[in-house]
Amino acid sequence: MSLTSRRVARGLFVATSAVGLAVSFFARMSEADADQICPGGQIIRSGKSIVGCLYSTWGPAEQAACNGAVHVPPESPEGCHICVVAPLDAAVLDRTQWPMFTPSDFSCRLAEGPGCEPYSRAFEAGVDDDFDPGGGPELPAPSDALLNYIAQNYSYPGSRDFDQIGGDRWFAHTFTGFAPERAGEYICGARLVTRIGHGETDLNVNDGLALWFLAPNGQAVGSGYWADLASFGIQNGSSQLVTLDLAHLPNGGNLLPDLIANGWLDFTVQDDHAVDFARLEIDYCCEDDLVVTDTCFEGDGALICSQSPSELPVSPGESQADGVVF
Ligand SMILES: [Ca+2]
Ligand SMILES: [Ca+2]
Ligand SMILES: [Ca+2]
Repeated sequence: MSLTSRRVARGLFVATSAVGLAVSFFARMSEADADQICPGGQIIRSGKSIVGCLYSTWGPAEQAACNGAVHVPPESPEGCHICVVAPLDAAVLDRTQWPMFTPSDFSCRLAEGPGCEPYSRAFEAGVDDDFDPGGGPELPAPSDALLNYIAQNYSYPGSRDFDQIGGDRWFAHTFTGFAPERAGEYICGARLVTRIGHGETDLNVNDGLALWFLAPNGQAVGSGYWADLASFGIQNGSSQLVTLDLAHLPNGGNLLPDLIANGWLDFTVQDDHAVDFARLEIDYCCEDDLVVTDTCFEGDGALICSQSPSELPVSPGESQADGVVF
């Protein structure tokens, strides 16, 4: 006999002994006395033997009826109480052994977690006010690494503010703080929504935007996305609402894995264009959740839909009335 089968055989012996104890403990009660065996509760059987009771409350009547059997309390005050003959209390605590009982589900005594519900959050930077200079400054929040990078690689250090129109200044912002807040959640989608425009004539033809990840040590990590602003249809002097699905970028790239791994996202525009606002929309899904529905959001009065990473986005490059979705 192998060690494993010996263990199984011993377990069966223990269980059989327990059933014997149960019969003797509850023997004085017949099936007709079911209400008296577990007053206000539910009988627990193992095979044909009555081995305990399941209660939603634990008052004097329930405690008296338990009468020497083992009380298995709930994990949280609102959970159910189980009274069962020893040593079957160990089986009540072991989910894999529940099938030996009727009923065979004791999850009513387990503390429920906060529960996971899919949801989306928007991380706003700047105000969506079409470059209105009123209302006070709209400040981006570039990381120290990003500021250092600009200072070391460009003639003018620092970032322009949102709505700041003019030449020769990078725009830089770092999104942070979007990690899932609860266990069981994960990031399953992300979109950057921004309005870019008012480029200075003759200087904007070489401008572009970038989504990337600059580590504190100054090194870009993982993948990134760079694109000419002209590819979004942004004309001199005009502005354009741009939506980028990070899981389905125009070049076929997917920044979600790096977004999740790093926990931040750097967004830059250089160097003669203004940025009205930038919003990072994050979708959170639950483990074991199959995402099959579209995720939609409003953009200047129209509804734009993209989909989960496992699905295709809207047609790449499709022009929308309110902007360009890539
Ligand atoms: Ca403004
Ligand atoms: Ca330029
Ligand atoms: Ca603005």
